Amino acid sequence: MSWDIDSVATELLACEAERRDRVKFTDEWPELDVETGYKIQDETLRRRLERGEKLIGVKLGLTSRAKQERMGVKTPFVAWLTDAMILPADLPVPQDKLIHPRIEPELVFIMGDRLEGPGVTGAQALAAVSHVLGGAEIIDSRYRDFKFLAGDVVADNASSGAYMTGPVALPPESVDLSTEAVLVEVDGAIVDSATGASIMGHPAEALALAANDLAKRGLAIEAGWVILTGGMTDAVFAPPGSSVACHFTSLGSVFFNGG
Ligand code: 0L1
Ligand code: MG
Repeated sequence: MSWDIDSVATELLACEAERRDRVKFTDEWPELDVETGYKIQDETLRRRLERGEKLIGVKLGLTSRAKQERMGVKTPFVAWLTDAMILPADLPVPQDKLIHPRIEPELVFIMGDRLEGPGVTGAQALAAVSHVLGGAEIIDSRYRDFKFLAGDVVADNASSGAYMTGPVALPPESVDLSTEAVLVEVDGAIVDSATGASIMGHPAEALALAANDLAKRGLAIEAGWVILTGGMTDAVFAPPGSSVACHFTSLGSVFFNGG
């Protein structure tokens, strides 16, 4: 099989719809690099919007050392969030829509102002934020065993699945995000922890990276958008029957029932 931007986009969306995993494309198309991955990501976004989803923000991937080491990919990247990815509080993990969901804690920004790169600093990025929340992302790779190279995962919209935000929204100046901590609990046991400093020293640096990266594609972060700044810890499995919670120091807790 010889692949191109269109056929990879079609296959990724089919895998998602059919809950089917597959081997990574770079096994069959070694030239699939990050730049091509973004073209595929943009094509899948175009098709998601065409079928009625709304673009609501951006998610960053592999912004923490924990995630980079676990996934064996050292480059942070950006991907798209649509309204179809919102998981309302108290709903179980949608096992019937996902292949092999894993949960990771995230610090989440709601943008007050538009943010356009290049040259955006962490301080400028933070000044454009209206609120910060604790949250969690349910990632779901279309690749077997979550095994991929950078081009594959960028094409796959950074393993997007669903996300949930917590009950507390604070203005960014009222919380020290580098020391804001999270404890990850699975079935009553604490299995991991991190602080906001795990995200590039401060999650505002991840937001600046997103603005500067999008600028290379002629795009900007819009006011009102939701920004997931990247998994703070390694992701945990969420099989049916499990219960997962992410407890933040000042941003409350997010609870998942494995369904
Ligand atoms: O599957 C993955 O872990 C890649 C996406 C990374 C998401 C994140 O770092 O938040
Ligand atoms: Mg994430």
